[in-house]
Amino acid sequence: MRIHRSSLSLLLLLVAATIGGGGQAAGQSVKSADGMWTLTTDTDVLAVKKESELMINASSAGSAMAKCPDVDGVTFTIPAHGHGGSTTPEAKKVGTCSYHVSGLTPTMGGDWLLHLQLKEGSKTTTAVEFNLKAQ
Ligand SMILES: [Cu+2]
Repeated sequence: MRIHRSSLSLLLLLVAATIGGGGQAAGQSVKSADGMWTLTTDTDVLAVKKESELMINASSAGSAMAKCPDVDGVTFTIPAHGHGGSTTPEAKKVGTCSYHVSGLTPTMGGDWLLHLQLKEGSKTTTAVEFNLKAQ
């Protein structure tokens, strides 16, 4: 009986820890403008006035053999106010189908937009936009 009770409290502890830690880790999946790629971030919430970075993974909507595009440009703005953050955003491809985005510093709370221009070779092919919440 004693064993049963302690394993039950361990289980409750694990459940509480899972619920408590679940608030921050939500990512976001969006399609590129041309519908060719699904891109998923590891978070969609940023802290105000803190320089943050995030990772994006791409997968092809079509052929599994398709080569992931390179980054052609990145902007980070709050459309309701028409301004950017206080650091310069940078994005680069890492590995075959991942992107590292850094320099994301929202200056105020609200709905921010991360816009990535994508290219293949020297040709701009499509774009993708993520809605990020700064709080
Ligand atoms: Cu503003």
